[in-house]
Amino acid sequence: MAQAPTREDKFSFGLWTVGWQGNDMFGPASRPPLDPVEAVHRLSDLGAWGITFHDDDLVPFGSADAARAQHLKRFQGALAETGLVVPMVTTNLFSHPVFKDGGLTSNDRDVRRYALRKVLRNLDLAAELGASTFVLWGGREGSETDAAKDVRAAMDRYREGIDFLAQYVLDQGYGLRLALEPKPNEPRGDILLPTIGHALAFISTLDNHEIVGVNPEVGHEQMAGLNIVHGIGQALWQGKLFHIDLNGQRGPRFDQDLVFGHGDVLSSFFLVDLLEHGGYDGPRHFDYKPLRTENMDGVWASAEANMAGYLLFAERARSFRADPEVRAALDTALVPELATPTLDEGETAADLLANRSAFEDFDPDEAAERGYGFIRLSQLALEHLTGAR
Ligand SMILES: [Mn+2]
Repeated sequence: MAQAPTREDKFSFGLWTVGWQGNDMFGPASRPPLDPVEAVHRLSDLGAWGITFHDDDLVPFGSADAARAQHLKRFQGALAETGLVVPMVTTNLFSHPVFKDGGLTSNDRDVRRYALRKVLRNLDLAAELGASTFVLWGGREGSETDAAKDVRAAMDRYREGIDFLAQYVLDQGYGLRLALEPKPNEPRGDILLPTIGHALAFISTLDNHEIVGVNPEVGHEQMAGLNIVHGIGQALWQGKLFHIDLNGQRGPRFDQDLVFGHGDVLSSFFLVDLLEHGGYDGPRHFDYKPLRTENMDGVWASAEANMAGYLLFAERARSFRADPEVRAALDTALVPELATPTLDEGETAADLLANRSAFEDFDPDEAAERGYGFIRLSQLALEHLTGAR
């Protein structure tokens, strides 16, 4: 059975997730607005550890300074009462029509300058609330027609913007790191930095690349038909997994934002196995949408489902790792051998060329006769996942 979540599990939720009212392309809200103060209390009661938000989730766009201060005061009061933390903050550069051609890469220079000001103000707030990660999802950074966007100039402006914001963080001495969130499309026809790989390559061009990483979302990679476990594996390998958005998605189609585990179950299992055993100690952040069919009871049930599902996968992953039959199957599959460097220490090309066992005396036909036993290993994972073991 699933255990109850605790603060040590580091589960966090976006205010916009449980707060989503169900308004979509084809119909209006199916649920009432959720007071951020109630969200803090309910999530805390359910065992969550943190809450995250876009500036506009907490303070309606265009609020006067006095109203903004009041919204923040109420929210901070709820945090103090519950002990919930704010591990991540992000800026909405996509809802207001001013951002219809993007924020940091809008063709309109005045919009880009306005976007930078909006982010700077939110960086100050993130630091004040003690957040350690600042996410940037460029939902409107993109185009529908290739005639309308000079991608090379857009990348210049993207780099200029991110480097400027990162420099501000460094100059202010804020303990923040920036995390870029890739997505292939929706709401734009095509979004810049569409996948983890694109984002990692972009980050390597930044002056301030040390404090910029990624915030991959499970569903966003799956929308592009990609393997989220491979993407997360590479981000971890590059030391760039600063944050993660967990949810569910069924293949390349619109962004479903299902409860974590309610999309590709096997991939969810291997992702949790990787996060739990791969050295990631950051937030387990859920970025999903409670189905439009649900009332508020269903919203809280969905929040619980995300955490319970994650803990189930974690427990099943431990069971998988502890099974002697699995360990034997891993050995048969030579999985541990991949950790052995291909060359001996200090071995040169001349050494390798002189080593007859590597080539002249190596029989590729004999080596090709080996079966790796990957299906047996995969079936063992399935048996653990389904509770058959
Ligand atoms: Mn999504």
